[in-house]
Amino acid sequence: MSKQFVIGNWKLNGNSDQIKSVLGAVAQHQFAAEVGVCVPFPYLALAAETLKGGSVQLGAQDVSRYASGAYTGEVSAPMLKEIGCRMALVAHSERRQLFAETTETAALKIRLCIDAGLLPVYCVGESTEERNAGKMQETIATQLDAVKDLPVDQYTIAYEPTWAIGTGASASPGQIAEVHGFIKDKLGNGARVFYGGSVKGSNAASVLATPGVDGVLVGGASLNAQEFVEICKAAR
Ligand code: G2H
Repeated sequence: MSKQFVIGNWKLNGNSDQIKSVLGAVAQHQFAAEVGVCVPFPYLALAAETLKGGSVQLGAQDVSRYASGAYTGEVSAPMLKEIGCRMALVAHSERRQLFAETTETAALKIRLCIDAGLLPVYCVGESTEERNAGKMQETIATQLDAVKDLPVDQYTIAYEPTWAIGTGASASPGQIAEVHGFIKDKLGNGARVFYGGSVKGSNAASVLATPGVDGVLVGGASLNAQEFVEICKAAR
């Protein structure tokens, strides 16, 4: 069985001092699990320097659907790879909701990540309305179209129900186990599926012990070195 994976997602937060202090502190620890951090684009190079020589991996929070060309404002997968990234989040629900990300654009990004040697962390998950309407499985099955036909060892999935993101209220272990089981049924048991949505120091051990959980994606709690380290140490 592969190691669990804890990935911090700083979202639109942080500055140079925090990159140095928080990542510098996290990098001093040894973890049984794999650990990664996805920081805003302008700080990737500084984060790479801060994490140099350690085991904490660097990632981006998004990536262009294009490899190169006249696409002002975009950052490509080969560029991220060149500056030291090992992974990129794709189609986080905030990007689906606020920046017109779709399953179709996600599919393009996932393939470019794989071509560039980056691990795509593809985010899926249902809204409250979809869950209440009994459409959780249908929503996720449609989102999983973005990885159909891809070898399961070339990408990872992050299950992030939008109703659990940044709310302080994580999905329950039963809900997480049900959806992770559903995703693995669809993709095959070799699929690595992480959970995201209000993971913190106080619930990390229970989330990480839930059947089918291969790791966690941590937002708010990854900005605090002590709490992020606590979460990383709960993973195996
Ligand atoms: C979900 C998660 C990280 P938070 O978006 O991707 O954020 O832990 O703040 O709910």
